[in-house]
Order: sequence, then structure tokens, then C-alpha cells
Amino acid sequence: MNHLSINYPTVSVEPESWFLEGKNITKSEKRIKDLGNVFANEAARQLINPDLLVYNVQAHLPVKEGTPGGLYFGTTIIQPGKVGNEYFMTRGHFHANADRAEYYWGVQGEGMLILMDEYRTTWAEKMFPGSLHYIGAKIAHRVANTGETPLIFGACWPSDAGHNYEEIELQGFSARLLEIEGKPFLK
Ligand code: PAN
Ligand code: ZN
Repeated sequence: MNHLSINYPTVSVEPESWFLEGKNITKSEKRIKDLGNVFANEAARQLINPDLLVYNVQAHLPVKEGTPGGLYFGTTIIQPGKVGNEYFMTRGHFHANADRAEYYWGVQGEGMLILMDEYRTTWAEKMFPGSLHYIGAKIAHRVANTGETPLIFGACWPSDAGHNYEEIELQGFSARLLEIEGKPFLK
């Protein structure tokens, strides 16, 4: 950077859609076909159009993955919908570097942040525009859209956190967020 220069940022968040624009941005999508064994009712998942979008993630990765001391910023948009009576949700993960924490915050829509500690105690926090969630170290996290509109949330995590999806793929969370008589319950 030049001394005394006044610059535009290299990245921006589109205020309506929360899409990221600029340098060092990655974008990924998860469709029904990518989410095998994530939902309890696998038969119900197989009846849904495999190309239906469930969620997409955009992230600003300004430093190399694994760099100590850096931060990443991301936005996730989860579509409304259910597989059987289970809300559309993210896969969920622990951080590979288990003692790394993260912030999530609600931007648009209604949802639930599902958290599980290393002893498999599972609980949830309601997400709504303006909700702020500190996800401590060693806590697995996933988000479900409990509303009828897209759920948008922001995230900020250390660039050396990494993602451990395997443990959740193998063991799952110890509870699922299900819709029962029109309301969400952890079961
Ligand atoms: C988030 C998540 C994002 C998608 O950026 O990666 O919401 O969820 P899954 O990664 O579980 O599919 C985050 O927690 N980063 O650490
Ligand atoms: Zn995370």
C-alpha cells in the first residue's frame, strides 16, 4: 500500500443479496444430490429433485488456508425447505484445529444454530436478523432454515481453523432439528 493513499476496499458485500464481490472470493453450492446421509430420512431426500439448491457459501479468503493469525469472512444462504420433517441445513463441522472459535450472525430470515460440544451435548440458538452467536472452541456447528424465506447469515473464523467434516459424517450430531406440529424441536 502506498503511504497516505486512500483506496477502495478490494472486496464488498452486496447489501441486498449479501453476495461477495472482489478479490480472493470462493463460492460453493450444496444441492440435494451433494447431501447424502446428512438428513435422517434418506428415502425422502431421494424423492427431491437432485439439482435443488439447499445452500451456498461465499467466502473471502485473504490469506492462505492454515495461516496463523488471519481471519476469513463468509456468507451462507440456506433456502427454505425440508427433507421429510427436517429443515434444510448445513452439513455442520468441528474445526480441524479444535480450539478455534467463530462468530455467526443473522442477516435475513429465521433459523436455528445447532451446537454440540465434545461430550455430545446438543443445544440450539435462534437466528434472526441481528442475532449474534459466539461459537466457542471444540463446538460443532450447523444451521437450519426454519422459515419460509432464504436464511442469510455471516461468519468470521480464523484462517487456521480448518474444517473437520468427517466426525459429523460418521457420528452425526446427537440430536436433529425436526418440525413437529409446525414448530422446531431438537430430538
Ligand atoms: C461456515 C460454514 C458454512 C457452511 O462458513 O462453512 O456455513 O456450512 P458447512 O461448512 O458445515 O457445510 C463456517 O462455519 N466456517 O467455519
Ligand atoms: Zn465453522
